Amino acid sequence: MNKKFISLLLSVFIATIMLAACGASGSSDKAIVLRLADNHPEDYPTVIGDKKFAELVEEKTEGRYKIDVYAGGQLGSEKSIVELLQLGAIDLTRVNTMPLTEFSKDVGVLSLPYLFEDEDSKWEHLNGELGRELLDTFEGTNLIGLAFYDSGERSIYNSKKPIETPADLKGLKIRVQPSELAIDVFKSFGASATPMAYSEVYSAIQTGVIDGGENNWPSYYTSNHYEVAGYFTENNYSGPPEILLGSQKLWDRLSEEDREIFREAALESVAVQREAWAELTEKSREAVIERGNEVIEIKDFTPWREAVEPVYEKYGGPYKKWIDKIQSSK
Ligand code: GTR
Repeated sequence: MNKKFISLLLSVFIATIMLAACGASGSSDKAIVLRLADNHPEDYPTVIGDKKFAELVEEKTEGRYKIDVYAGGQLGSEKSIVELLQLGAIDLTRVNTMPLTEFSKDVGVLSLPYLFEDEDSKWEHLNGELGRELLDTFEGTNLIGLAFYDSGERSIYNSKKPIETPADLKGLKIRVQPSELAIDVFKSFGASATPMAYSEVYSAIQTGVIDGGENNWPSYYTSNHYEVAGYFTENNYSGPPEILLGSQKLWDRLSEEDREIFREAALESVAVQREAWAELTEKSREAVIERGNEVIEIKDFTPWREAVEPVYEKYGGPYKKWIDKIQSSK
């Protein structure tokens, strides 16, 4: 048995014990209780979305299904959660599309830098045919794509100095999400890209193991990274959305009608999530500025866009089908 497999088995074992301890299964009524994992805190917009989804499923199935939401990364880091989902040890999760690039080859296209013209055009695509087709690309991976949630745009922050252009990033160690694409993007910016789990970033910046990270406003704020990395360069370099996923094992148990209910509930929860998202984005930005952090607004995006050309040289081929669809509608 290789090490990865043993550690995965161990995670399944630990998750099972934890879930039993939490009393998730075996509730006294006849409802089938499912578990949904999210690595954000209770009142974070994705968790608000998860809970709306749970409420709608319960309502539409007249209480036959109940979904317990485990927020705050209680069940593990994002990548291990996806592996547990594939094994059917967890039923549902909300994760970001960036770490999923290794699980569904196609969905990675959404993590390419400067892919969409703006947020409106991104959402037109996500709510349209492209979004539907991408959700279907999980087929064969033991994962079921249910809906996209808003995650805005990601920018770069650090503890050392104001960054205006990619050249300023030279020599800085920037944490990225665990994904080859994320590493390639930051290499192209000229930084030293350091993949790491989200929960480890705060102390890694604090102790100087890394110089900074990259994220959207709500994550920068709620993770408290703003306390240890005061310079935020708003270069909005990419906008991988969040995604609500189910396990194949759950799907196999559901009737055709119930699958429809789960899909519908997921799509209906998006509006609530997006409203909470817009609110927290504004609030986070204001709070961080009020605290005295320095926000570097980028006027000329040319050097940033030019820097990522090697990323398009490498990934442009594999993602051509999707990029063409997006560009043909510009
Ligand atoms: C957040 C995202 C999380 C996680 C995190 C990270 O924006 O919502 O799911 O991917 O970023 O940087 O690891």
